[in-house]
Amino acid sequence: MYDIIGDIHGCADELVELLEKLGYAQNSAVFRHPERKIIFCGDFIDRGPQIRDVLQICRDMCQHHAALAVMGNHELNALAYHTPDPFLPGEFLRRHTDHNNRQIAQTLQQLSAVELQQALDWFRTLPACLELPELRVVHACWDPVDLQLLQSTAEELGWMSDAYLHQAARSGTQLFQSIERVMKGPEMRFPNGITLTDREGLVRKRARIRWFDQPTGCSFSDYMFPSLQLPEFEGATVPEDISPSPYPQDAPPLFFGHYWLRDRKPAPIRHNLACLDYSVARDGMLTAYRFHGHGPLISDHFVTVPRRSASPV
Ligand SMILES: [Mn+2]
Repeated sequence: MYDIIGDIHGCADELVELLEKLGYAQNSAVFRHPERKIIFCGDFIDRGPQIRDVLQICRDMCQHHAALAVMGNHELNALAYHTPDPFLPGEFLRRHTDHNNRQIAQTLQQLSAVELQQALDWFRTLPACLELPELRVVHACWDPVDLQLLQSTAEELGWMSDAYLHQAARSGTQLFQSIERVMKGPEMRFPNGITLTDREGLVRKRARIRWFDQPTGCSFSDYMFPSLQLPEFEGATVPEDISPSPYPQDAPPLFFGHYWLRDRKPAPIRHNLACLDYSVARDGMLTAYRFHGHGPLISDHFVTVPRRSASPV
């Protein structure tokens, strides 16, 4: 059976502590459990202080069948950041803007050129989602139509080939839209032209949403995920042009990361849905779910390790 772990972002000490807490031990340099396997939800790199160690631990576990993993938006971004734009000589699919440079800075600083290449080679092998008989895993959003498009394009062009990335990085293509939704989640515009500046200095005009629920009866703030009650949003309603992907009540349990939850006591969203990103890279906690294969998801099965050191960024 499986233990599913949320976004790690270069926090290796916390990862080792969590693996040990879950009963995994190093055996010929690889963390293993006699009966269980890890599933990683993506976002291994950027932000934290020990990106090399995180990559080594996670990749080794995957290569020795002690773990499975899906790709996060940070891995996708790293691939696009290093793939030349075929139409603009000297440019890359993910532009080297100040914001994008800052986001990947720790990864570039901490890894040698060879280590970076090895990391990118591994990222290309990570799937967009895992659909096992007993559970599902995706980085941000499970949308069957989007996942189908990612899959059919991969059959045509090769998963994460240069041709695939060229199309995935071109806004306006269906592939771009679908991969954004799967790895970053759908969003909704702020009401009344409001903008907010996030802690990375980026001006935001959109909010992440509870894509797994219909917005029926929700205020704007309620439908944000995580919910953010700001005076600016008071009285605002959910825009009509959103496209959620309501997750069926009778579907297998789904685990995802990505959402920077801030709660101190993790809990499932509902009986078949759990987000495992509790902001370890921002003084939160690295979070796992111990899955036993039956019954509704419950709070008692979350296992956490608090952030140890201050973030370098
Ligand atoms: Mn993410």
